[in-house]
Amino acid sequence: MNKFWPIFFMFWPILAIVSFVIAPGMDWWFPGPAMSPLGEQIDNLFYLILVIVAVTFVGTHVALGYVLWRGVDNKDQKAWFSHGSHNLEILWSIAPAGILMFISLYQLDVWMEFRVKTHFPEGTTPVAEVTARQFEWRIRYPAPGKKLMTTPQSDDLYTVNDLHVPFGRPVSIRLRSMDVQHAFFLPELRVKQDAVPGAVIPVWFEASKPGEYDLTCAELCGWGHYKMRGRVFAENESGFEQYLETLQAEQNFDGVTQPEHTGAQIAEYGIEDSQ
Ligand SMILES: [Cu+2]
Repeated sequence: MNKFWPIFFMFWPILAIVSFVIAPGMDWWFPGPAMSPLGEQIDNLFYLILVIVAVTFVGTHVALGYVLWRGVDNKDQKAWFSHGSHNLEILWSIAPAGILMFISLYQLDVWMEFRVKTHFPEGTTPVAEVTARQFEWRIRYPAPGKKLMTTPQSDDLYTVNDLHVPFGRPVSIRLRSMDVQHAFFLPELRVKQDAVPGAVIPVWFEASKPGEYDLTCAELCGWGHYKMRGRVFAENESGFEQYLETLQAEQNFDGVTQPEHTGAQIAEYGIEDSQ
């Protein structure tokens, strides 16, 4: 029983090391590997911070466990009370400040590329305007072959919760909110950006592989927040163009279908069968 507390405190760093080692392979930290080049850099930053935290956590617990282990064997030794050490205070103030300063400078490039419009990758194309509202994502595309304008155009195309983008190149959306604050969240692509009423925020991303990705709201925006869920379809250029053309055809469809004529009608009225 004497060694209970030293063992107790040594147990946690061992558990922590095991978790840190197996967690990435088990996808405990992220919903699978990053599906965008910038997402991979964001993951690397996360793991860098995780290593710093792990080393600190394990180090302090090992030190604590060691002191307790030694303490139970030296029962006769009188406890030493410290009333503070100026040097130690300076050391453990400067060390974390230095680490934080290092992290803030080290991540600056990724942050600027992600958030600062002038640092977006060259050739980033605006593909759609995404307007969040309680509780859906309204999407406005330009007509096929046209550019996305800041104001709605008569030939714009509209969908809800269905964002199609080409993959393999950087694209951007104009993010808006119609009512309250929402957050545009693509977990697999590591993109998260608040949608703020009154503001139009450009968000860029690049899907590195074709596929279907989650689009969720990451801001508790009301009773129906849980169902504010859309999909992002990353497809090749021709697939994306084809999608816009299909959307356009659907949108321009006036509801009148060509009737099928019977042989008798053709004989009587001379109408040729359109089939
Ligand atoms: Cu929301």
